[in-house]
Amino acid sequence: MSIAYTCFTTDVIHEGHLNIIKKASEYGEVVVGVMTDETMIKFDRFPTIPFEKRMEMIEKLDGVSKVIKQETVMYDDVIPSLRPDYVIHGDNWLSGPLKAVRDNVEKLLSSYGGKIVDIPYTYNENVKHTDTKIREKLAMPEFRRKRLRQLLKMRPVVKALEVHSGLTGLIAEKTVVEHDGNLDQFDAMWISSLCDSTAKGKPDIELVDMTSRFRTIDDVTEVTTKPIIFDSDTGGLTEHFVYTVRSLEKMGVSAVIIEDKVGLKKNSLFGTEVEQTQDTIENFSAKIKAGKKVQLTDDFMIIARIESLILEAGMDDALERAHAFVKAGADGIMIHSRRKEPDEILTFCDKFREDDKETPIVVVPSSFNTITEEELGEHGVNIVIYANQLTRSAFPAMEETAKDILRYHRAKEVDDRLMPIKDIISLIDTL
Ligand code: SPV
Ligand code: MG
Repeated sequence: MSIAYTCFTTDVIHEGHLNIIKKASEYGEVVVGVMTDETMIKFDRFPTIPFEKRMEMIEKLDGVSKVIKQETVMYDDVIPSLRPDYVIHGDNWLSGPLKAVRDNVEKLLSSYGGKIVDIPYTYNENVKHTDTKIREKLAMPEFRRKRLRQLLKMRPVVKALEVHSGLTGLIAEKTVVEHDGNLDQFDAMWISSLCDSTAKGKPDIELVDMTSRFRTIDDVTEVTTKPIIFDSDTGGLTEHFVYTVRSLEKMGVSAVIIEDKVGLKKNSLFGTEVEQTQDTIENFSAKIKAGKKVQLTDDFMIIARIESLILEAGMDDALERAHAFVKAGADGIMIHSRRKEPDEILTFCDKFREDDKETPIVVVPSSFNTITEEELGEHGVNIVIYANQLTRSAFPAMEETAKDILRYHRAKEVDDRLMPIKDIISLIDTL
């Protein structure tokens, strides 16, 4: 009997899946692949139930004769070993990033005469409702908050993108690309103090108050599901920081990063060009301890950011601080640098890892931007934050548009580089 293969990445079975199984059974014995959690994150979204439970759920379905594990987004492992006669998939893979997956399947099947069967994707109110329910569950504070810790176990390097509004949140949430035969997307979001302030036309000096920063978090959480790392600058007074921790935790933020500076904070990328004072190890450790003491869940992370390299206080100082802050309870260390070369960051990571193999390391490669995530991962980095690139790409584009409208006294000349009106009005999902 022929084999008809289909791969499921769902947590909830709806009529669309049942329809695929029904159609597949017309072509042969139905084998369903279940994508592993790690792969599902790259392909679509974080699963709301683990792989084993998804396997069990699909095994129980009528018409399914066998369930197997699919460990990769592309079908390079599964097709040569199973040699299905047919691969059945919804026709939503005929365009967009999923088209690369279809191309991969087509190539693999063609080597022995297997065939693809594209079936009309089931779009209806029920299916839409199920999808919305899954996403809403992922967005709930108690589910979102723990996801950064979960991702740290599953991803070689967690990638976070800067967001400062609902719209930038949607970009971090939804952007998926196909590259080098693989699909990828961002794992998390970084609410940068620099970009949050810049979006409000204010300097990055802890001027935008927490109430306003929390409104930005609200805007982002309303429309996204991915975990959030919040940039809380110095954390302010310890007496205030404890309240910030509680509020962030309640909002479902996964981690806060605080930097070991005191007084009027200026952006790190100014380095020693402006006056900036580093906190003492004792004071900053006390702030970390106070934050850890008040947090209510084990999910939330307080990450200590070390400014020794920024302020040219030396590698030994950076390492001494890192170990002291971990001892004080920090759940991660962020090390920052404004050099063009990544050397000092790599030296720090290598030396830190000699004594501490576990504590997550976070880096922000804004100036040392030639190094790849993979190379950073080889030196023990766990989280890479792209801290300001969305803001820096949007600003020149908007400025050029404003200038051209002034130049030509009309908007025709700028129109070719604009997003079509139709796309902007359909960009936002409606309930
Ligand atoms: C931010 O994005 O606000 C940061 C990173 O703190 S940096 O601007 O490089 O200091
Ligand atoms: Mg900042």
